[in-house]
Amino acid sequence: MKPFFPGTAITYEGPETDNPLAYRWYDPVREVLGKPMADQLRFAVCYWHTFGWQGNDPFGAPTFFRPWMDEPDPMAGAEIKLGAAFELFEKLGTPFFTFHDRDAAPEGDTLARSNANLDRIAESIEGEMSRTGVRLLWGTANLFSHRRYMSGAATNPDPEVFAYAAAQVKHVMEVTHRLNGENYVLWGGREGYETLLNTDLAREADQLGRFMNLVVEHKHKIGFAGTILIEPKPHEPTKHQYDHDAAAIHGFLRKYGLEREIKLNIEVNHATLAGHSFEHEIAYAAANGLFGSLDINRGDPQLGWDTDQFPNNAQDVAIAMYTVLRAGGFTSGGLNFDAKIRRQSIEPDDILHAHIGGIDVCARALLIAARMVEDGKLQGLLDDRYAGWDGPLGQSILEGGASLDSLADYVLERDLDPEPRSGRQERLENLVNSYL
Ligand code: XUL
Ligand code: CO
Repeated sequence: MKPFFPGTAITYEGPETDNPLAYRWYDPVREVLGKPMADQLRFAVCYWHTFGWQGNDPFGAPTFFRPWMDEPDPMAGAEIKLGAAFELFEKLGTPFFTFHDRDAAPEGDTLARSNANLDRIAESIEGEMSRTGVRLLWGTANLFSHRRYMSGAATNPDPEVFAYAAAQVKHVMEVTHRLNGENYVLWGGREGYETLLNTDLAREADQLGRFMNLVVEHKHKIGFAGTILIEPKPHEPTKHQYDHDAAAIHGFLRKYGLEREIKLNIEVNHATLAGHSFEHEIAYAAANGLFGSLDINRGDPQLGWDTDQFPNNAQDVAIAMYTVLRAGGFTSGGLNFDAKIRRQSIEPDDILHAHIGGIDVCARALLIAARMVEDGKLQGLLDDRYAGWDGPLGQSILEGGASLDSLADYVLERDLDPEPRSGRQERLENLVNSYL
């Protein structure tokens, strides 16, 4: 097959290079905090934006014309797309990829035909994975594009739609297992609502709770060892998405007894749509044992929707990477570029530039974050701030040895009048800037 992307493999040339098709910061074999950079970052390229999206928007038709898009036989198109996808993964040297069932293989007119299409493409994917050594970070089912899902999948008022979604997830999870996927993702695409006039919130939550329990049961039944991840998003496409943010999912998982079974896939632009910073969502997940994987991209501060742009600000990503490193780094998760080029970026090499930029920003951010971890100043200042909680008073409160009576006695006996201490925000911000 004729190559789709220009040039040869992208390699590390260092910060001084003026070659736009080279890495300045991403040196996969460089050791960072005891591991090669490639293993700290675990990059994945996504199938849907990079190979599926045609550049259409609500006002305009497709702007991207790719060879696999004009193919009259959709299965032949899927094979061409697959060839271009693995060509990109190899050229970038990214170790992982991610896909939805419907990005990889066309939907048929029955579920049985859709499954057969995916099975055939999965066979070709398997071949490309063994030829290139590229691995699957996660698979997922598209439960939001087809009109049958317009009122939700698991939260649909019609149990037949629930059943259809369950059948679809069963198949994609099995394909993910067969491809040795390291995780399986559920983004509740239309699990939410537009108006309470036609929505029973309590029922829909119970339906979603049942659905997730069925997914977990099936994972154990087939022996899939990967992690099940839910991806929070506050709105878009529905007005109120049930998986609003990490905290909302935490409450949901506890209500339905799933908190030891499911973790989170946190996306930058979803965090910011929820009014949070990306690092807040990571820190919340880590503090509650739910940190799984990341969809790396960025929004536009002036636009209120999910623009899914490639990350390009090392400072922002550095704080997020610092939060990841403090959480112990990735285990089964990684950094998935759930990001798309702009509609006017119509050339194949625009896809290369986008990924090279994103990869370099994350690599640079990792190096900055590693310095923050290594010299320990930020952690030291944080530990000092909470030192009282490691002393006798703090410990007796936390261990349950205190009561309101004993605390009142403690204050009155000593005539206690605690001295406020500065939060030192500006000093800390200056310290962060000193690593950049
Ligand atoms: C949508 C989104 C999805 C999920 C997978 O905003 O992020 O692409 O990552 O379904
Ligand atoms: Co995503």
